[in-house]
Amino acid sequence: MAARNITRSFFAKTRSEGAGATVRRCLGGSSTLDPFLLCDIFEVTPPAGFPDHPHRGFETVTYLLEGAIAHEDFGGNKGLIGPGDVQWMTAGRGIVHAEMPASNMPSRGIQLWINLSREHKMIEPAYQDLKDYDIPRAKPEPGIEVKIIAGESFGVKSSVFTRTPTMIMDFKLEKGKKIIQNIPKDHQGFIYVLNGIGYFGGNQFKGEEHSALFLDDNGDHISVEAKDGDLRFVLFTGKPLKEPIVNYGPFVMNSEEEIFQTMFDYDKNTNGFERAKNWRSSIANGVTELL
Ligand code: FJE
Ligand code: FE
Repeated sequence: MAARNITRSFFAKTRSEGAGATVRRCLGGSSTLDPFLLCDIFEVTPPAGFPDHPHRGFETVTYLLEGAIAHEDFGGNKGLIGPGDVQWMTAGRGIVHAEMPASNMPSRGIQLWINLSREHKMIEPAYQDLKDYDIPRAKPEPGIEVKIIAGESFGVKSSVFTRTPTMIMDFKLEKGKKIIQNIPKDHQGFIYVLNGIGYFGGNQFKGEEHSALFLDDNGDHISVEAKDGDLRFVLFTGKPLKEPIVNYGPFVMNSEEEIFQTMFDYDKNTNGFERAKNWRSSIANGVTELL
């Protein structure tokens, strides 16, 4: 079967988001890749952060690279995302939460928004919390390591439940190493280069640090070679939902009417936003816990 090629690359410049945070946005706004809605490589240092805000209609996947992020939602769920950990949050019908750095050093990570299909948009919110040591690795040969957040690589499978079929994996290749990764034929995909330079796809497309590389839609695998030095990149693939997308900030639905309904629900604390009434997070509102 055919090898996927890279059709285009996008150098993700830094910009401001949230309250004083910096992101390199490789997907977002009108530039999405079904089923992915947004992909930010974020960096945040106190007092910056992502204070109390809502979500409906999709999932957020937060993969921390360094530092720590505190999380708190309107249901009293509270926790810490540490280096290498993943928080897979299904917002479904509604979550209101805060995501704030919990380290004085810059906290860095990736946040991906995965769309939910019409039948899943209004499900109960849910979390899948994965600690770094719980996430399986494949080491097919010395100098190659794959951390499998979702999907399967070299016979090693993630246990994450993906409502929207998705693969996410973090590859580390030492200089001179080459891999071939299988990709379902019906998935779309992109790669984000975290460190180094690599040669991606059947067309040996040169991809550098901070670049997003978009895969073509034909083929069942991608090849990557680290000719020039050590390389680290993250591969994202997903099965397109092929549904209409109407988004309004943190709400992503199928029609304008559903967006109006969502704004009403958020305003009136109904249909999943009941617990938003009078709720304020402690982590983003200066409530310091007494030890
Ligand atoms: C959001 C603006 C935002 N990228 N990366 C508008 F910044 C956000 C938001 C995030 C975010 C959070 C983390 Cl921890 C990491 C991010 C955007 O929270 F949801 C809207 N609507
Ligand atoms: Fe959020």
